[in-house]
Amino acid sequence: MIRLYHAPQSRSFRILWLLEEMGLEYDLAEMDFFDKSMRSEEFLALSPAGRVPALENDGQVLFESGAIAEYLVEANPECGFGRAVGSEDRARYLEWLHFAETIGQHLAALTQQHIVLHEDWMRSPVLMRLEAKRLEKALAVIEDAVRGREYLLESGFSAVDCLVGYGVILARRFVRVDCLPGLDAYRTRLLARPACQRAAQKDGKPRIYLKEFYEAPDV
Ligand SMILES: N[C@@H](CCC(=O)N[C@@H](CS)C(=O)NCC(=O)O)C(=O)O
Repeated sequence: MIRLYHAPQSRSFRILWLLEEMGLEYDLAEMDFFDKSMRSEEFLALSPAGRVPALENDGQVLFESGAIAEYLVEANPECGFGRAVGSEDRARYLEWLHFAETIGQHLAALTQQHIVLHEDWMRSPVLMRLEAKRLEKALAVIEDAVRGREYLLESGFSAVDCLVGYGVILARRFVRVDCLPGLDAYRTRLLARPACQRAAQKDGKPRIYLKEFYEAPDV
């Protein structure tokens, strides 16, 4: 039985969503950023950096979203959410699989600056603006890719739409969507997927992103 270690409003949402897309049976272990459970010996034995997602399956333990996604799609090829070695979209698939973390690093920096560092004196308005701009530039690459097509790959929906898509959904809290209308249409398509909606139901109580939009201060 698969067990996903997940914390609400975090990158583990991508795996939660993928599991829903794949229709696999799983058990959800809900972690909490605020109660030190992610620093417990038991959790560190599964995820040594104390991060989510982590996944257990029949004694096999994995951390790191990209690796978990690959492991799941390889183990369940009938779902059609991976792209095999030698297949036409393989190179693009690999690019997006890893590009998800390019988006992720800007989102993490913006989350630190706007939310985790809760006093103004701790924050850097320059960094906030710079990271929002760099995120916008990375998002433009995605907008370009989905121009004239529904999902990232020509061959249709795949695991990378969950990995990159979560970043696209979250990015709206830091970057105004009016500058990237094609990206917003992609975001709307992803949110309309029943599996994404089921995952959102299971995500848990929002504790991190409580504002619709986090504006970078003027510098
Ligand atoms: N690249 C990793 C990033 C994992 C990660 O940093 N997760 C964050 C949540 S978005 C976390 O668990 N942070 C807890 C901490 O840093 O203590 C992945 O995608 O799995």
